[in-house]
This record gives sequence, C-alpha cells and structure tokens, in this order.
Amino acid sequence: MKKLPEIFTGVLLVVMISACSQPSSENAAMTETAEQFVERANTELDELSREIGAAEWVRSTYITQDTAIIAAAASEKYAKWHSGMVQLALAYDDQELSPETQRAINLLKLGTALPTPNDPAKRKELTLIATELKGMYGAGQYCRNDNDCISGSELEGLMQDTRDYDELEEYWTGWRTISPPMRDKYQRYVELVNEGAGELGYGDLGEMWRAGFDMSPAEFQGEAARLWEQVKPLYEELHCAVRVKLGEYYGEDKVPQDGPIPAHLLGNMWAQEWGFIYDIMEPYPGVSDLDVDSTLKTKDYSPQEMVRSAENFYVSLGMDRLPDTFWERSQFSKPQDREVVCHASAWGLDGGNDLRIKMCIKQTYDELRTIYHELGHNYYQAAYKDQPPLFQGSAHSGFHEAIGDTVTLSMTPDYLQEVGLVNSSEQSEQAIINRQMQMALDKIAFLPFGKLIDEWRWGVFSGEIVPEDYNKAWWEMRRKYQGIAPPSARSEENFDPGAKYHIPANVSYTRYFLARILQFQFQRSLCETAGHEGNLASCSIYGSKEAGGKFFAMMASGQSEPWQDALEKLTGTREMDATAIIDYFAPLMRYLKEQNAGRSCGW
Ligand code: X8Z
Ligand code: ZN
Repeated sequence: MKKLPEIFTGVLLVVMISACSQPSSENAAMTETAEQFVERANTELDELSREIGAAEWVRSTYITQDTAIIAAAASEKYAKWHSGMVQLALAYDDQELSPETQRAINLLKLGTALPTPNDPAKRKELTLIATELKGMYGAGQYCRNDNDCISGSELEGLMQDTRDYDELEEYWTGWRTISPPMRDKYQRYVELVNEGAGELGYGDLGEMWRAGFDMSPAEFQGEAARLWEQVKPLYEELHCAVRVKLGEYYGEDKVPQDGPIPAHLLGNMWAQEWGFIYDIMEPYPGVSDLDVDSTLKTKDYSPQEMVRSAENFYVSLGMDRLPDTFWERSQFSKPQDREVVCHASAWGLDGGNDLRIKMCIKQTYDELRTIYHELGHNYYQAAYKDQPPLFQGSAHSGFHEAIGDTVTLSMTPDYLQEVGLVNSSEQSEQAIINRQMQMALDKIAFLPFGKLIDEWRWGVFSGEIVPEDYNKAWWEMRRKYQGIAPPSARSEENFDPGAKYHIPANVSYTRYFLARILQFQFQRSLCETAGHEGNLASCSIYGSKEAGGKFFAMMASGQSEPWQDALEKLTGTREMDATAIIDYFAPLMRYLKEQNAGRSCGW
C-alpha cells in the first residue's frame, strides 16, 4: 500500500511532462510572458532532471539491456521537452527582455549536449544510439580468448606500470578492439545530432558546442587557437626531452629521434598525461621522491579514506562537509558482479542536494588527485544549488573542470607532509625541478590532447572530415598536435577515437583544455588572496578561508552571468590567459632548454 502514492506520482509526472511538450504548450506561449515562460521552464527542468538523473545513475552503475531502455527513454523524454520549449522560446525573439530573462532563454536553447531531431522515430533512434555507445565503452574489454579478458580500468593500470615495448603494444592495440563496432553507430549519431542542432538553429553540433562561451562560435575557435599558441613552446620542449629519454630507454630504432613518439610508451592508454613515466624522466634521481603511492599502500588507505582526504581540503577552505547521502550513495569501488562505467564522474542530483561520485578507485596518487578533481565538481554543484535550474551550471564548461584541478595545485610537498601523505618535503632546487617535471608530464603533456579531441569532432560534425577518413584524420591530428604516432599501421577498419571515453559518451572536451590553463589563473589569484609570498609553484591555499570564500562566491553565481564576469571577480581579468601556467613552469622550462640545447627537436 505504501508504494501506491509513489507510483501515482510517477504517472502524474509523465502526464505533466507530456503536457508541456510542443502542441499543448502552444497555447501557453501565447498567454505567458517571457518571465512566466522561464519560470515554468525552471520548474519543469527541475522535475525532469530528477528523473533523468536517476535513470542515468542506474544505467552507469549497472549496464544491462534493461537499463539502456530506461536511460534512453528518460533521455528521449527530456529531448522532446527541450525541443518543444526551444520552439516556444522563438516567440520571445523580438521582445526586449531583461538581461536575466534573456540569458535564461539563451541557456535553455543551449541546454543539451545531444540535440535530437523532432521526428519521433529519429529522436528515439538517437537517444538509444547515444546510450548504447556509452554502454559499449563502459563494458569494453580486451579478450585474448573467451576466458581471458581484461577490463578498461585494468588495462589503464597495465599501461601505467608496464615497461616492455611489445607488451605495451598488446594492451594498446587490445583496448582498441572495443571501438570498431561503434563506427556505424557513431556515423549515424553524427547525422542525427547534426539534424537536431540544425533544428535548433545551428549549422552543426560543433557550432552549437562552440556557441556556449558567451561569444560567437567563430570567436571562440579563435580564442582556443590563441591559447594553444601561447602554450605550444612549453609542450615542444617537453616533447623533445621525453623523446630523448624514451630513445635511451627503448632504443632509437624503436623511438626515432626525428619523428613522432610511439603512442603506447607514454604511460597512458591515450598518451594524454605522461606522469607515469616519471621514473624514466626524473631529472635528479632520488631527490625528494614524493612517493604518495607507497604511503597509500603502506597505510592501506581505503577508497573512502582517500575521499575524506579530499573533502578535508575543501572543508579547510570553509566549505561544508559532504552530506551523509554522499557516503551512502556514491560508487567508490568497481563492483565485481556487473558492468559499470568506471570513468570518473561527479553527480549533483536532486538540484544539488544529492551529491555523489562514481569511480573505481585504486590506491594511487593519480587516483587521489582525480578524487580531488571530482569533489571540485561536487562543491561547485553545491555552491550553485540555490540558483534557478537554468543557472545551475558553471560559468563555462572549463570552469567546472578547473575547480578541483586548482585544488590539486595546492597539493604541494608541504601540504602532503602536513596531512601525512609523505614523510619529508625537500625544498632544494633539484627537488623543485623534479616536482615540476612530475607535474608537467601531466599538465603540459595534456594540452595538445585537450585541444585536438574537439578539433577532430568539429571537423566530423561540420562534414570536413568524412566517415571514410575518421581514423586517418584522427591520427593526422594526433601527429600534428601531439607529435605521436600509433605503434603499428591503423586503417579505417579501426575507429580509434571510440576508444576514448568522451567520444562515445558525447562529452565535449575543449573544457579540459581550457581548464588546464584557467586553473593556473585561478591559483595565481587565490594565492594572492591567501597572502602567499614567493613563487606560485610553492603555494598551497590549504586552510585559507579567505581564498575559499572568494572561490565559493564565484562558484555560487553558477551560470547566472557571462563567464567573463565570473573570471573578473576572481582574477581581475576578463580574458583567459596562459601567462600563469607559463610563469608556474618557468624553472622547468629553463632546465629543459638547457637539456635540449643543440638537439634537433620537433617531428
Ligand atoms: O574526464 C575527466 C575527469 C572526469 S570529468 C576524470 N578528465 C579528462 C579525461 O580523463 O580524459 C580529467 C582530465 C581529462
Ligand atoms: Zn571533471
């Protein structure tokens, strides 16, 4: 008996939502002012988000045929509502609206990463394809035979630790067996999302994604290119030094010194962050080895204890402890009995009251930093939860990714020592260079990767890259930007982009590129607020309520104002700018230039 009201609520919800789809709402548009329309959009969005959130959570933590149907149905319902509302919003196009109402309507138009065609059959087809692609990635495995399969997260670990050329090649190639079956679906998804984006008034989905930055899509493309030019010299020095060391390690026959680096030797499945080959790159061997991994293992940290450590950092900035439900509902470890999406994510369900992370935490420093990153999302979600639903989001997508990363910049040797994660923190010049190398292998190595993922997709969505060239174009960009090449010939039989989570999961990626640059800007100004003196790299804002307050105030405005305003409040400038990351790594760049002197760099 107790269950009955709940079931009824569900039915009422369906009725209410279908009542706000296109035809029946046309009447409402004629009688609704823009303000009333926005208010209704906020109320309905709030309701719908709960339903979608629940379906998506279950799908991501329990991959089966059934959860695919549930998640695709929820996504379809949202898509239908969204298309209907965007069409109604057209009625306000020529009206003079308050900036707040205008912004809410603009955000509503951009309010989906997966625009679907209005045709019901196509909408259904697309939401199912999108759900399936993500599931195929999550359930992906490399099988040597029926009884010998390795999951994606295990393979990631093997890529980090293995130093045998051929074995690495096997894992690298093995993981890429998951994606050829995605190719046809992806091609169809591209057709359908572009049709959906077209109906919303955009040339293609890439243009729609680029429209989400409070400037024209063309201006944004220019901004991203400008930032890349600023940081490119840093990457080129790092690439040069890494190629030499890998040549010494594996032999110059395997790593030719005048060409791209083989993509499987960089300690990461996608060659996106290279921190795991620090053992090969360490400038001053043995100096100040910040071995957090061994502390985690010796002290046998549980996943929850690792998450506590991250939470404590945010609490030290004056933020609240995470709610009990966070601890009860999050997925911290990989379940043994079912397929899940292990790729880390942070969830702000129930309008930001029900925070969760979903990870398959391993006992490594790398994973610890990912936890700090994910909690940055959760604290942002908590900060903007009192905004109306249409403003519950980050100033731009790069801001969401930059919060937790900014916090990881404060994981200095002193901080790590203070919280018992390392025993000593040496401050010699050699120690500083070693630490900067460790960080650059992650932060600098990532930049071209962060840039090219969407460059490829922008080309795919615009039709500049045709399906027959998907893989070829992918490797051309990997070579051009990153200076890497596959270990063996690839062809259009392969679909290597599909072996990177964000492609099948339809998550835009320029956000990470922007975040890599923004986080240093954020850190520079937060360190000033915290009263830090000395070089930026030695600053930790741990314990600074002043810095925390400023950070939180920026986060609390959500996406209620253009990101330039949010950036200005935090940093005093309205432009994204790479000078902070350049200043940060100045000592390492001096070292690398010395090392590379006389070498012929480039590929
Ligand atoms: O996807 C992520 C986070 C979740 S938002 C773990 N990142 C990118 C990736 O893994 O490719 C963080 C760094 C870049
Ligand atoms: Zn993230």
